[in-house]
Amino acid sequence: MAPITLNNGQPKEDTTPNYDVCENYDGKYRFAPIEESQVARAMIKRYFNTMYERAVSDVVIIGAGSAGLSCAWQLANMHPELKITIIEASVAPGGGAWLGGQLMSPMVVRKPADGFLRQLGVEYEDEGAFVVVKHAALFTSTLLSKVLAKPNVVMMNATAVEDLIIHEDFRGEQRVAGVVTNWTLVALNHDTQSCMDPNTITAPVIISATGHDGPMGAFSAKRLVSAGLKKELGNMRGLDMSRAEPAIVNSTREVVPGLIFAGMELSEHDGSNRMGPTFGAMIASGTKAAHVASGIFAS
Ligand code: AHZ
Repeated sequence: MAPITLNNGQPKEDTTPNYDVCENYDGKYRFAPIEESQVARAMIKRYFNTMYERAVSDVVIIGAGSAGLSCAWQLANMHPELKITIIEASVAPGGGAWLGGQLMSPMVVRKPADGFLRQLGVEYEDEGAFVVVKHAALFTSTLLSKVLAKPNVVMMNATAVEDLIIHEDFRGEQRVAGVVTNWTLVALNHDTQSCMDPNTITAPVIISATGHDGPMGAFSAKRLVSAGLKKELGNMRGLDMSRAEPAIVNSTREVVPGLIFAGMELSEHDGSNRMGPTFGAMIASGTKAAHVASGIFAS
């Protein structure tokens, strides 16, 4: 292998420990013996134990995009005692944050949200009012790995929230008390089968960060309207970076008891502008949602 060289042409000392999984590749490579059933049971046991345990959670975060993941990281740091369950409809978590925008990979983050990158240890170039991460996937993969490493966080991907649990208290006040889930492939096939009943997760705090409208997006905002808890959607307005970013962060809140909105879902709920490919507001909205949730537990 060619030696690694630094920008100044000097050879770099390679301090990487040698974790080579193979002593030789001469055709005698062997794995530890295993039965197929062991593999099946290793997965089934953990997956269904998680479902069983998280049927009652403290916080459910709907959507693992930049807002939902930023929220999960902040909340898990603030509250290691809370059972935080992330439900993500796609196979690949990360939402739109694998690319910076318009299918181009660098990610722009407006100040002061760059502090979050320092917290994560993600490097960037400083351009004055904003910073640029060389590839959005560096941000998303770092954040995702740190969130998933938290002992109190679990994520169920390829799982869609297809309804909200809404309870009425003795005063007649409606409160969001959980989510109704299904494997996404099942949720997408309700029209082709007669009845495929869903699962439920109850939690005192639901944080919805499902993004702006799309095949799955703005899920909870739309459900609030069809459930009669909101008259009509505000609908996302045109692009205006200067107005959109502070509007999203400042409007991050508990929209109905038990349900907090974060990220671009708020633009559909409130009728605020989109900001295009700049991610400071997603980070700041996610972290603010964590503080709002913390306040609910403190009250
Ligand atoms: O798959 C969705 C995505 O990963 C997931 N999701 C949506 N509906 C769901 C449901 N159940 C479970 N019913 C669901 N998961 O939610 C995630 C949303 O991520 P996103 O990246 O679309 O939204 P965000 O608000 O975190 O970030 C928005 C990024 C944008 S859009 C935009 C513009 O259009 O101007 N600008 C920015 C920065």
